[in-house]
Amino acid sequence: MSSLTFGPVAAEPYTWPYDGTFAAGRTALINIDWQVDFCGYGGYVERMGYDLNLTRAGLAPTQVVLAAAREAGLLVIHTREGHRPDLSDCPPNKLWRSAQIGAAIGSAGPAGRILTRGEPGWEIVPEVAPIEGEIIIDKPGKGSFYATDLDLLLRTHGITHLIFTGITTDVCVHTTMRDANDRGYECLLLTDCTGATDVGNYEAALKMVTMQGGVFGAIAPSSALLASLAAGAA
Ligand code: C5J
Repeated sequence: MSSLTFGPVAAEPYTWPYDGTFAAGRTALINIDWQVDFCGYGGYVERMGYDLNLTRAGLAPTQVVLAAAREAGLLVIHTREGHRPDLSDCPPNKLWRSAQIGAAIGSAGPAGRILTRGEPGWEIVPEVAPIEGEIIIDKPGKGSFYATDLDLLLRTHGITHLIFTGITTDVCVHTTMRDANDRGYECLLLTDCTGATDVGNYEAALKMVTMQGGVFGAIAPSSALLASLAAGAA
């Protein structure tokens, strides 16, 4: 475990973390659903007719953050949303809704079967792909704790602080951050390392975090985190 400690991050609505500093050995970078289905060509989001530029916007800054987090010794975790090939873990209402918008889960598309484990669309895009030894959480839902061993893994690794990148801000990132906050993890969302299928939803999701003195944690641009990591390493 790395013994490096990093200084506070200039964040909103408070300087993150609440307890002043964060230790590399107690902090995880969680990268939510950077899959072809959400930011790649021919995947779920494109099939629904949404603008891929919005979900792809955070890819380049996330690449930089990933490299810095690996260098600093943070625990790096990736998540993937997807269902078993027989769709036995897909609730009927989720399946029905996806069909309503013309992108039925399990149906064939240019990136294989939509939101289905093992298909090209389910893979994490190469820009931010996991490297050997990094944890990957496969989840059937929007939240990363539901029906997974994420909480167990965080606790066995002694993790108390979470930094988030990923897509989409208003759905899987928010659901996971809210749940993590309820579980007592100190959360930071990187504003330029996330995106939604709608600009208004992206902005609202960020604003929601900052209400009530940081109701789910704090938000900051990746530059603020990188500055803190660089200062701690110096
Ligand atoms: C959605 C996600 N938006 N990864 N999933 O359905 O946010």
